[in-house]
Amino acid sequence: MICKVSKKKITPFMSFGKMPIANGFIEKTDFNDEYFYNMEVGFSENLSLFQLNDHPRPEAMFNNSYPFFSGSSEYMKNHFKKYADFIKKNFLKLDSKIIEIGSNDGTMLKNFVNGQNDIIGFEPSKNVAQKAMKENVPTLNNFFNQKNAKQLKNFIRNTDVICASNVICHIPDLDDLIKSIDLLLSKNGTFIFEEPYLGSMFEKISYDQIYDEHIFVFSITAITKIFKLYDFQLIDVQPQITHGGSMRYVIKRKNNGTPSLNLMKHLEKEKINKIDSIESSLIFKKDCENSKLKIKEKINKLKSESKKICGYAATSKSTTILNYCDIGPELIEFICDTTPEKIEKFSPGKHIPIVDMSHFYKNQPDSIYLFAWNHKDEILKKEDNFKGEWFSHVAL
Ligand code: DWN
Ligand code: SAH
Repeated sequence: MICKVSKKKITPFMSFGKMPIANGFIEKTDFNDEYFYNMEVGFSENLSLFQLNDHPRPEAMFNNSYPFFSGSSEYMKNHFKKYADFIKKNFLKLDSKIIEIGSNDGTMLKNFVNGQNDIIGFEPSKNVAQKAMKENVPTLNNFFNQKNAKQLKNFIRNTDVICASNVICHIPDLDDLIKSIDLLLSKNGTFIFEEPYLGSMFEKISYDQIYDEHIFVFSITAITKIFKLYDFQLIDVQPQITHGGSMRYVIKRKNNGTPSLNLMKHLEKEKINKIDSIESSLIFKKDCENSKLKIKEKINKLKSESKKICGYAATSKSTTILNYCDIGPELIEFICDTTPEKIEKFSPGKHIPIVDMSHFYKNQPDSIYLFAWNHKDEILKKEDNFKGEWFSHVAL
């Protein structure tokens, strides 16, 4: 395999086997045509970059019917409000232009709409982009890349803030991404983004963060090294508890601002914990294998006791768990979810029925596999009446 940034050869250290498209919730009539790829991961030692080998084309994942909506979590809506306040307070002037990459249904950008700022979101998935536009969030229904960035004449070298969440790791061509940022960002502009954090994934053994959309799982060391190649610098980071452990990165042009002491401390911590070296990835591989054995044992035990098990939240992450651990409808009867676009379809690869919440309330199981473990507080509070057992492959 070839490192997607350095183009150097690397050896994949682990395969999760054949995987379908993580958000490819499927109709029965399409079972025979389902697309699979081999999900392998590698670690580029010179850039400390954790990455997928093969993956589906972006257009196969982000299209007319992408079934994830940022607004599906109340907690995340509130998080984006606070994130927007942080940007307004620190980086935005009254007349600044602001761009969001991967603006989805507009949940983040809504927080800027009533101000005087010129805003635009890039969102290639048509259905979610349309939802944003309906709610008056200016949106370009297209991929963020140099070709499309060049169309935004007024924003070229004139954008004070480019922000993003949970999308930079979805973009395979980081060279084109950073050149697009360079094209649009003003002289003193800031590129700020949040992504699932490699250190959290290693610590929690949350290998379900690895799926087709997540081409990279970034560390602070990797981000520092990659942006340095393009005359940008990472100047600060802020750990976030969202999506099971994320990192917020603040990037400026070279010679604009000074890296914070806080950043230095975090970089040092990654060195001490060996997150910058392949050693941690090899330990993680063993951890994943043990986690798989444990969760299979847990589910088999429940089944031998004739317990009824269901899944809660048909997350993208659950596709990795179900396919890697070979868990199908014979073990998990159904998965309940709030997203109309997923309901009455089947989970990718293993074909577990996805049902609405009323089905869950009428058919209460004994045990629930919480696939949205990252939204545990929000969900457990909401489902306080459920008296059975909640479990997951990560500690709840
Ligand atoms: O990076 C990504 C993150 C931001 O969102 C994308 N690649 C795709 C997606 O990942 P995910 O599907 O793992 O996201 P969530 O937010 O962990 O899960 C969303 C799913 O959970 C939706 O189908 C809605 C469902 N859900 C639910 O049924 N009840 C969520 C909540 C909070 C609930 O109460
Ligand atoms: N930022 C939102 C959505 C994350 S899901 C949040 O944090 O909740 C990833 C989103 O990025 C999807 O809506 C997908 O369509 C979009 N996306 C994927 N590749 C992209 C690209 N190259 N440019 C812009 N958006 C992209």
